[in-house]
Amino acid sequence: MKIGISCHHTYGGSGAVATELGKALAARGHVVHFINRSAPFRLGSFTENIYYHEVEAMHYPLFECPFYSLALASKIAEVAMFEKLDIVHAHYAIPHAMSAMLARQMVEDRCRESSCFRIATTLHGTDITVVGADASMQGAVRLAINKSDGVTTVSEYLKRETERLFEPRVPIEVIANFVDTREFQRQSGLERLERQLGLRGEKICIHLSNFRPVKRIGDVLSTFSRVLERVPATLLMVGDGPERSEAEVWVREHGIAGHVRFLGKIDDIVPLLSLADVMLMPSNAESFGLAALEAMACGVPVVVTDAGGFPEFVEHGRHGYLVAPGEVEEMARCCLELLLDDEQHRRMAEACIRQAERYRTSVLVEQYEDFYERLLAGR
Ligand code: GMT
Repeated sequence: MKIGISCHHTYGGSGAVATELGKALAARGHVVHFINRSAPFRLGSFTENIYYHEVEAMHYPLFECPFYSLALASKIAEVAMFEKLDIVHAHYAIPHAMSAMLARQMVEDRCRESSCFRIATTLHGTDITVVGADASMQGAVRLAINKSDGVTTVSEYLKRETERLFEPRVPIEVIANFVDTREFQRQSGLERLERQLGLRGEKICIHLSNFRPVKRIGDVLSTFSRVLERVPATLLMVGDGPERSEAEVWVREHGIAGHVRFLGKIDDIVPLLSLADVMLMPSNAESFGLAALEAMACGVPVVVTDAGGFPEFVEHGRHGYLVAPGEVEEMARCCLELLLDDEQHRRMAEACIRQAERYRTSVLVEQYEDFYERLLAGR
């Protein structure tokens, strides 16, 4: 198949999923065209069967801001016509599915072909629960969903939320997040990295996110400071975003700055995950929670919230713990239970690796291929 993919290129789960999907499809012989504002952060160097088309929105003094969605639509139409795309896979209803919709009209207008590309849309979470829930965007999100030929969500939770908020006319399928378990494996021999981070054999907690309010960064820090009262530990904070500065101030004011490393955005997270004993993700709700799955693949048990998509792949007491959002005392208790009992930790780490195998790339990519084939059969 010839597949166009449009996604957010920035540091985040939806871009990671879209890019890993494109790479896996290309490895299976499909031709993949990324159509984006910038190269997605996990794309890497040239790979056979993968092409990248940059979208540049025109700047003109009369416009207060460039019309990116329109430029994206024109670029999708251009690539679709010249490369004869079968599918355009939009990750996020807006702007990507919306632009794909417009692009199809542009192609139909030029070619008068009925065998135009099919639009597959994957909803990732914030497009529904945050952006889509905003009145100014609701109509656009609903239209983008209803005009797609097929729609997937990354969890049953997100499917329920989409149906509750938008009452879509099209059926919604669930295709979960996935992880490349050949790449996401616990590494050893990381003494140099440990030295660089100033680690001395203490327990390691890790958090990875875009530091947005939904991630409850304050709860990560409060939980960790309680853990620190009982065991020597260091917290690795990976990623960046609006709550980072406040978090840095908080650790200084609470006298624990020496135990927390703010590492910023890092692309290759496997070495860092390989140092960790527990991952903390106390989000209000994650539609899936890809970072937790990637941690599990590296043998890191997780302490996450009993909300959103987490309960669909994290079993309480087997892969870590599920705790109600905001319950920092309980989160700290769960972390300590893990960190103070080596035998339990070993059992959970092994169970995490086995669970991540069930979400390995090849399994989920086959589901996407099957989904595309059904869309094409309906053409
Ligand atoms: O919140 C993030 O981490 C970024 C966000 C995005 O849109 O890139 O991630 C969303 O999509 C991921 C991939 O499907 C999911 O694993 C995340 O749970 C989801 N984030 C939220 O629902 C908050």
